[in-house]
Amino acid sequence: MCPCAILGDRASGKTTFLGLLYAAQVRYGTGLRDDFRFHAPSGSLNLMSAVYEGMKDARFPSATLKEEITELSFVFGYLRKVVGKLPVAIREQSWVNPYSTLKFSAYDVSGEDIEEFIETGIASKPIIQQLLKAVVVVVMVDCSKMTIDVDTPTYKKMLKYDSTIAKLLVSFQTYKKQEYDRMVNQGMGAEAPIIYPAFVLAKFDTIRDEVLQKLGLHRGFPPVDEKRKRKDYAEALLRVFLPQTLSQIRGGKVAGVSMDKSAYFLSYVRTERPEGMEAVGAPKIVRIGFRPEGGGDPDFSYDEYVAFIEHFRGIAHKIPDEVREAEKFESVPVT
Ligand SMILES: Nc1nc2c(ncn2[C@@H]2O[C@H](COP(=O)(O)OP(=O)(O)OP(=O)(O)O)[C@@H](O)[C@H]2O)c(=O)[nH]1
Ligand SMILES: [Mg+2]
Repeated sequence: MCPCAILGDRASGKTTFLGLLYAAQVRYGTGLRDDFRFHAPSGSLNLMSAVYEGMKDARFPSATLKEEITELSFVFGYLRKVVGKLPVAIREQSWVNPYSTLKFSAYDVSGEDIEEFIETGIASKPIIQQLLKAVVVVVMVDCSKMTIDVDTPTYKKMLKYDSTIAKLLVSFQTYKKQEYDRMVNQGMGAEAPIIYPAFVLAKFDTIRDEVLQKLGLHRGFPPVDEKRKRKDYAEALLRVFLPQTLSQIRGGKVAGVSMDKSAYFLSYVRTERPEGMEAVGAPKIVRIGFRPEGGGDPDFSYDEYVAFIEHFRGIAHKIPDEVREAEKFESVPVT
């Protein structure tokens, strides 16, 4: 299973994202298709589905406790093309591994473990060692924190987040390089490592008009099939709010480890905004097909979630077996 990381700041929308991903996956993965599978340990699965159930009642999740987040993970599995062509009887034999899998774990980068790592550079905690193995890196960007008032604490927080993410990206590259050298020295064949970055523009519904105006952007983010335009749009935002991160992902190779082309996705849930009033308390979620007896589904960016799922299909198949082998290898105690 290839390790992947979802990185987000405190209150950046991580849990909401996971709840919506759960719902999107249920909607998308059901029916006749067997080319996509979703698995999660029961703790994560219960949390993700409970978050979505809450959203059907118009509620956002409550803040996540430290212990909860370190355990949040799920797996995407994509049917290998070759296997899809085999007769079912053979496909179901235990020696066939029909799915290429990616294992995602969520991390709060403002938590003390990552802060300590950023300050000291020492990866002593198991959670940091797990994080550094990530080959796919998903960065959550909180659009509600995008402001043109550069003197505000909100803006400073955004810059601090940027610097943390940029440092983490360098750490990922350095770690990959060391692993690669180790495998080569041990005479194992290894392909030059690649890191696959993706960004989720979270709470996109909250992006301020003045921010868009200043950057010459309009509200409509290009649709999922217009990758080039999506990149231009998203990078216009990153250039201002995550400049160091943007130069990391564009910087090409660090220590011989390259960055793949980055992909961008939106996440939003529509909320009710009382006219002319500052919202008091948590916002209320807008639901589609709401009925008092049965609730309704939150109005969210479903197509973007499907695009997110499909984006990783090619990557899951492409990641060399060496990475998976390296994982196995890691778990063998050194004698
Ligand atoms: N308008 C809007 N608000 C959102 C959206 N997603 C999250 N929020 C708001 O942001 C708050 C935090 O979202 P969470 O998903 O709990 O964020 P988190 O990163 O899990 O937060 P912690 O786990 O507490 O660090 C929510 O309570 C909502 O008020 C969104 O798509 N749209
Ligand atoms: Mg949370």
